[in-house]
Amino acid sequence: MAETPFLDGIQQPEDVQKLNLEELSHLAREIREEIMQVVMKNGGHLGSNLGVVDLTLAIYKIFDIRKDLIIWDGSYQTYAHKLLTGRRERFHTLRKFGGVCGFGWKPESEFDPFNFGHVGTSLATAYGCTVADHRMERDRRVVSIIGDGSMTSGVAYEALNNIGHTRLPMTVILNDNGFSIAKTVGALSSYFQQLRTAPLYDEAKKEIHKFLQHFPGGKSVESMLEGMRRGLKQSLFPNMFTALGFQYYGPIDGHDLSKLTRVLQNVKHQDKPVLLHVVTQKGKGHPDAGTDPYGLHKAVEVKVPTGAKLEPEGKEPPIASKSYTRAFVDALTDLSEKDPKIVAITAAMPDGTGLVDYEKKFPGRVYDVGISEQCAVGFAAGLAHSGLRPVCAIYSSFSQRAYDIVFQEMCLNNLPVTLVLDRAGIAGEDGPTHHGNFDIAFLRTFPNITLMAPKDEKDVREMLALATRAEGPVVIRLPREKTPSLEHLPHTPVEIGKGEILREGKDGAILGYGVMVARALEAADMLQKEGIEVTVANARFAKPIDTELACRLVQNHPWVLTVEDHACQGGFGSAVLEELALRNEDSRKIHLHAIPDRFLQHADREELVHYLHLDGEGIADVCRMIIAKEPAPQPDPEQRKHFFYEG
Ligand SMILES: Cc1ncc(C[n+]2csc(CCOP(=O)(O)OP(=O)(O)O)c2C)c(N)n1
Repeated sequence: MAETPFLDGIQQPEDVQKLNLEELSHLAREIREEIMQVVMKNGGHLGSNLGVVDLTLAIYKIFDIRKDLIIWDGSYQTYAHKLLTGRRERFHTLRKFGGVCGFGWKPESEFDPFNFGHVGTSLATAYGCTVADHRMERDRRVVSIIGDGSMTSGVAYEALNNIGHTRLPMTVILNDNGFSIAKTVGALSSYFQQLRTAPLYDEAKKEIHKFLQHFPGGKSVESMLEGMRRGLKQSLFPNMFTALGFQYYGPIDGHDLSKLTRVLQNVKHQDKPVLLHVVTQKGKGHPDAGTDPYGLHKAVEVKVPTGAKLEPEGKEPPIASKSYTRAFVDALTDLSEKDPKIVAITAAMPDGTGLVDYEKKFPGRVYDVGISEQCAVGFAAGLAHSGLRPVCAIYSSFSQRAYDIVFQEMCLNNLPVTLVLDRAGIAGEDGPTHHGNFDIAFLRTFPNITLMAPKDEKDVREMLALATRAEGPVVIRLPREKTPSLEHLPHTPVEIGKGEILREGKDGAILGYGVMVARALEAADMLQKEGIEVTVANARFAKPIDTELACRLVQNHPWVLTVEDHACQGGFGSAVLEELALRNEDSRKIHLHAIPDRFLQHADREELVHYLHLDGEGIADVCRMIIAKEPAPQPDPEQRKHFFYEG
């Protein structure tokens, strides 16, 4: 391990202010080393965090970290901030169960003002804090730091519109590295590129000097202009920020501590909204920073065994090698060969949704609309309206931002948009902001919508084929998991609103949704060894529910357990319960097994699944308790605080 004398010397955040510029640059190097070491092991947002180390230090040097309010957009780039605010000792636990969270996290530190993970919103929140300060006559500065990719979110502009209008002092730092996860897209990115390369004020000043010195009285004109320096710059280079009422500074080198601290000192005393445009390099300090900023966005976690308790002895989950995401892209590729009307849409996540590979195969058939989930869905609706077959792939939790567009453009207009929700259910190490545990609940209330979840790759293929031929909106839910091999089981072709029975037993029935079907089958295997025979059914649809199947299960079994990787409230089980109640079936026989009404903390997906009794073993336990007429197994209270966020 390399020596880290400067980082060792930071006992409290104020210690940064005692360091001179040279010492700060040593500290920056040590912080980068520390981040690289941990992130290469644990995974995490590597490129973004390496890029903002100098900026973080400059902010710490100039602002009063205890008094002023520093809000990092999405807060995924706060590793340096964490190292400086008392979390260094635990930093090696980053993203691990019970360890340091990969995002700003209020319970962790008084210096994390918000629990964030979705981007684009910090300006609105910072604006709220600024207005509150003004009304309450509180003396502090509010600073929001937002990336150029996140600046493609509509909500950021809604905030700029208000901030510029109110004209209260607030600092927005645009951290521009030219990359979102992939290259930042759209006209705004070209615009930032223009701003980045625009001649600096200083150069223009030299030109003016050269010009004016040939005229009598030119000197006094020049000094008058110098007096109007700031205004001159704004009028020489007006830009969208100045037009919105911001004082624009920049672009400045975000790795030059001397320039950064100087300009921040100046900005700090402005009595109006300021936008400081800082240019940084994604992955700064990493050998691949210059060549692969995309690859550096998120370092892949090197999986270490998570402990024997997680897997029943000698038992591997029935897993094939293909992820649901991969299965989706393969299916989409095959369908697209035959149907030229199919096009794909991503909201800045071409990699995570697998569409990078699709784009290679079908150049020009993927539309990356930037970090704008609302636009993605509205755009898909337009494409569908005008004759194409759009497939819009978004992470479940990010789709929440598009709620109203799903309601109006997709459902009220009954347009054939296929929304593929990746990372639906427990997302793992990214934690509470990224778990997609709510989509069934928030979508199933809309008329016209069809909600489906595949149990395996075969279901993925057939569901996508159905969706891309459907006459109305369809949502397919994909978990962050590998598809199981269920080739040995009977397979009924997918039909809208129909589930299938995979094995029969008389002692009870498990009705699984999507990824939980394979786990239910594992549970059934375990129970069979104890002489308990259960039916396992694959529900396939959360809307419309296969009511006939649900009724049959209730009528022919002493109990029915619904299992889903989703919040219990409003989820699949709840939908089954409603249907049965409406038909006067004995809903007392129904037991719901789902994610409790809590925000889940970060941990390995399998760890969370195990804790919530959603793995084969856990589901078998729940069945045993139902048979024994005992209350459902409760999560271990000792570990509760590491799994649930209750604060
Ligand atoms: C609403 C929402 N959509 C998508 C994401 C996934 N995401 C996390 S960071 C990121 C890129 C942000 O890019 P930028 O703002 O340029 O910051 P950088 O990482 O380059 O520093 C994306 C798309 C998210 N966190 N929130």
